[in-house]
Amino acid sequence: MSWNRRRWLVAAGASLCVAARSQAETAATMLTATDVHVPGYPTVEALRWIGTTLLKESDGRLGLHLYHSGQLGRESDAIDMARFGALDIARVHISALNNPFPATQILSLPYVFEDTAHMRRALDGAPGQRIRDAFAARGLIGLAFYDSGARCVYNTRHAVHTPADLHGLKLRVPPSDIFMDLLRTLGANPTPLPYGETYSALQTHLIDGAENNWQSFHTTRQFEVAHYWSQTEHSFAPEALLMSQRRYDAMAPADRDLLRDVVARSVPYMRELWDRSENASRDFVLGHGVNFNEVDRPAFRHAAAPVMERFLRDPLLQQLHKSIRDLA
Ligand code: GTR
Repeated sequence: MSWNRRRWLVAAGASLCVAARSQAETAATMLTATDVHVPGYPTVEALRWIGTTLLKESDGRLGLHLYHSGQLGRESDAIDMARFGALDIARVHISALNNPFPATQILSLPYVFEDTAHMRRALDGAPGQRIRDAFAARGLIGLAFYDSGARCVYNTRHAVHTPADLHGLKLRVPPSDIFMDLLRTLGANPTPLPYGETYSALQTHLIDGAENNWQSFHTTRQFEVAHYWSQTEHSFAPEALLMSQRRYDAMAPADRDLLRDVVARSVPYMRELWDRSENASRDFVLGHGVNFNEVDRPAFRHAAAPVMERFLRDPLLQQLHKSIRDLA
């Protein structure tokens, strides 16, 4: 799609949001939110929970209108819309924030986290707070982080056991320099594509595979085309829930407090959904003919080390890395 057409669509999406908001405002003040995932996906369900809880606890004054399934386009567009106040809340993957917000890069880097428990401790603690504070520099409020599981490689051609097996595989990555660098360093041929275009790119053999978590692999139905899943766990990059600073500043202080409180309570709610759906998605795709294999993880860690070295030259990332590793 041309740049102009994309800009036009973003502008059209923005005015739709504003129109939806002003209609609904006669009843309750509706915050608008966006997510690329489909209903049933834990991030979407967490946003819905925020909406119903807000309505209940504000006695019908404050609610949330959710545009799910990428109705408002790409995550990078959602970030811009939130910055300029055309959208109130954007649920996006941290990789979409890596370029404009360098502090977030630490969360995408390979093998920074040992496991989900370590990631949750870091996001709930000082490193998470420091990264959230960085959003203020560009008109955003970091409301919360959500889980996104362990990203692994899957493809249409063969099982991947060592980095050498990635040679010659064209893999889709989210549009982020870190993911490009990481997959290239591991030996694959990375291709940045928007999330919503991955399934058709697999089908038309534009790419051989991609990397993501179990739930995305399942809910996008990419498992129908890519039959080899290899448990690389190369990144635990989480999700971020961001709010437009403009919109936040325009809210009454009591509404701000309520929103903050409800969002904070949505985190454990989302984590519970996450753990359950991770198992369900894995079982589902394995029951539908996907071949699973463990990988030589030390070999992957070793192959990814140069990426860490490159990014850890930055003093900010070095400090954040230390504070995250201290919580391992
Ligand atoms: C998913 C994430 C999405 C999207 C996607 C991607 O895990 O939840 O927000 O960013 O990955 O790879 O683009």
